[in-house]
Amino acid sequence: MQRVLMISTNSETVPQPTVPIGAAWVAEALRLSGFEVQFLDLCFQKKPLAAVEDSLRAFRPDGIGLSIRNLDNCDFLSPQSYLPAVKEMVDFIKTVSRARTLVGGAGVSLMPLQVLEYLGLDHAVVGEGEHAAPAFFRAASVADACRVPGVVSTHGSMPKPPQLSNEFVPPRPHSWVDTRRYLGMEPVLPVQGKRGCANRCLYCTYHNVEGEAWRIREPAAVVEEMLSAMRHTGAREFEFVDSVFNEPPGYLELLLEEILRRGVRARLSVSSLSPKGLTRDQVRLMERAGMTSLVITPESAADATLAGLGKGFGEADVHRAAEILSGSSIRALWCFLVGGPSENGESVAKTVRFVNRLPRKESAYITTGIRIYPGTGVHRLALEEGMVEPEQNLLHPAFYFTRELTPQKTMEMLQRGVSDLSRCIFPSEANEKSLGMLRRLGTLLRLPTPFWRYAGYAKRISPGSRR
Ligand code: B12
Ligand code: SF4
Repeated sequence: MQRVLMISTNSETVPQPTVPIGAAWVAEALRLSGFEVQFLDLCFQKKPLAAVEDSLRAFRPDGIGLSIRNLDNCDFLSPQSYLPAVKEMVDFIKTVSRARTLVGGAGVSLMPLQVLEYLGLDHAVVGEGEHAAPAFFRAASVADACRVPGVVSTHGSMPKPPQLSNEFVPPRPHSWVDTRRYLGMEPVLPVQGKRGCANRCLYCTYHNVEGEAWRIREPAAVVEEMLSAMRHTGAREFEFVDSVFNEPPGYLELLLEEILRRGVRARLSVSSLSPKGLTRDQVRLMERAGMTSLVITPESAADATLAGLGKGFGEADVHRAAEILSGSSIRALWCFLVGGPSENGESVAKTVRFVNRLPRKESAYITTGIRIYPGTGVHRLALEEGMVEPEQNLLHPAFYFTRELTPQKTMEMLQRGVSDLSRCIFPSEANEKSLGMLRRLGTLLRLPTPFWRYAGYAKRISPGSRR
């Protein structure tokens, strides 16, 4: 097999378009393994089926890799599935090409068999694709391809566990993706410094995608990737998309010291920081290295709920992290997941009081209800509590919501309790057109990121604004 077409199917642009670094990473691994690879990014394609048809006819691939990042928007209050559009594309591909097809990506890794069944395809990869995809496309027969570690097939063979490596292919997203196009909409490039997570939060799916243990990339390699991106794309801002930025202990220091040592002059942000064990020295180092904003993910400010979610830290850690961050120049977006196990009126009130004490530079992002994924602790609990049936196909989003409250009552408590709603973002508001518009305008005018800092303003100008 010689030619592989990698298609990144994600075209979601809210809360922001995301550079398909995973699909690009796999494309790079295929190229390094000797395949001729073409990359088709559907994010900004107005006519995706026509783009797919053009690529298939011109390139005539022997293999097709389909990258599926999201299954749905995980929004309990206004759910949206992305799979029907992918299904339409798969049906179309089948009419034009007989290439061996492999699906992968974060969304697929969560429910591979259900995704295959829905799409009418045979082979998926669970977890990372850098080793699995080349081995799959290199295999002489379909039977051999099914035996590749990490490949799940509908033919019923027992899948071998994914091969998780500590050797990382150097990613070069800009050589596969039109990164400038993304930077024109959000001037930040994602970077992944490590994979996996050794924590065991009750609802989490990241183990399926990244593995159950920390696997860190050499700080020097991560910094080299950033410098190369700065040279090739003009990027001056990077977001670390690691599962938890400040774990395992010591990595944050190694990475940020390397950034300082190499003199990287960029603004940095983080998509997930844990309050657990955060120190003043770490925050000072983050500031020195160029960190200007971060997303911190306590999920609750109440001990009972934190214990119910299996977070491994308590409300004292959350308050301490808040105190440390409030004394810094870094803007923090605090994420809360309301309605989980052990949530009740009292714990919601504690979270509300916490939000009300945040300094002006900080905001809160509040999600209600927890998306249930197979095999998670929340799934077990939802089965015990009769919220889902054992045979229920969770591809159609189902959500856990504590029996102690109702979503409506909880929303009322939040809306009434939070003193400054302009600094509080709910998922539906993150999807508001006005915020997207402001983000594009902000990029054009080079306003400072992160753009969630303008959410309050976006709320005021949006047609349905409450205050
Ligand atoms: C960081 C992150 C974000 C950041 C992104 C910031 C940025 N600048 O990119 C933000 C907060 C903006 C975000 C938003 C959203 N996210 Co998000 N995000 C993540 C996270 C933590 C990491 C994604 C990432 O970049 N990983 C690094 C890359 C290298 O890994 P990867 O893409 O998974 O690729 C690897 C494998 O999947 C595989 N692979 C990928 N493609 C292919 C293709 C083939 C053929 C093969 C074989 C293998 C393969 O190999 C790759 C390399 O090893 C994941 C969870 C996770 N741990 O994966 C959720 C995750 C992907 N997000 C998710 C969701 C739902 C969303 C939103 C829809 C939420 C919302 N309603 O706002 C939006 C959608 C945004 C968009 N435009 O698509 C879900 C998707 C599952 C689902 N239910 O659909 C995940 C899995 C989290 C979860 N709930 O479990 N996200
Ligand atoms: S710390 Fe984050 S990535 Fe790790 S298990 Fe908990 S929610 Fe998942």
